[in-house]
Amino acid sequence: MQFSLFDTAEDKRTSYKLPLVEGDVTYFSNALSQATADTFFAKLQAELPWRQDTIRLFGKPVKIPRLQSWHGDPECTYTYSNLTMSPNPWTESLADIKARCEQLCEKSCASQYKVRFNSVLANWYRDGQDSMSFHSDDEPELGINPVIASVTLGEARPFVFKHKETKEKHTQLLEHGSVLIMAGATQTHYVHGIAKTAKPIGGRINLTFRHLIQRAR
Ligand SMILES: O=C(O)CCC(=O)C(=O)O
Repeated sequence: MQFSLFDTAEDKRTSYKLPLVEGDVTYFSNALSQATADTFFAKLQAELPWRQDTIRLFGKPVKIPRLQSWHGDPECTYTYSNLTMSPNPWTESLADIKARCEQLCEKSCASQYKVRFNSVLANWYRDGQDSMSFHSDDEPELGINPVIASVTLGEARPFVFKHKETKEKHTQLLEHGSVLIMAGATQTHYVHGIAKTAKPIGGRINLTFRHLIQRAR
């Protein structure tokens, strides 16, 4: 299927680098048109096998505060916080968004990064009480200086970067249809997260496309 990268008739995209001295992060608003983002939001919410996983924190089982679904090529088993996930297959929508993100990395800001994503973590934040605690995406299977494309569909949520040493913070609102590309040494120097809010807000789907490196057996 042919598609243009930015499918708005009138290109309303804006993109800029975040002012993170030791990171390399680019934000694209309107990477997907409103109509396309609406369609993907409805499809993914209905189609993905969402589940609430349990992790162990200080030895106790704790339900993670959001639903998630892991997808990718068959070999892409992923482990974080002692939780090992086997990949669900790519859906048509996920494969379509993945191709758009790969083009975005190649043709735009991150042209130095030739990326082929082989997996995606989908997160479903049901309301303001769902969140993601500060962490960096620095698991060994992501390799050094991974390129990660993060797509937002639905309710906009503030995304906070915090420098691991200086503790300096930077917040970027992630809007419906936007793509945030994290590259370079971002994961080495910063943690990121999504805080809870008491405001009555709607649901949000986030997709983080990754490339997992297969270790020699
Ligand atoms: O929902 C988000 O924007 C953050 C997702 C994230 O940090 C992750 O999947 O590692």
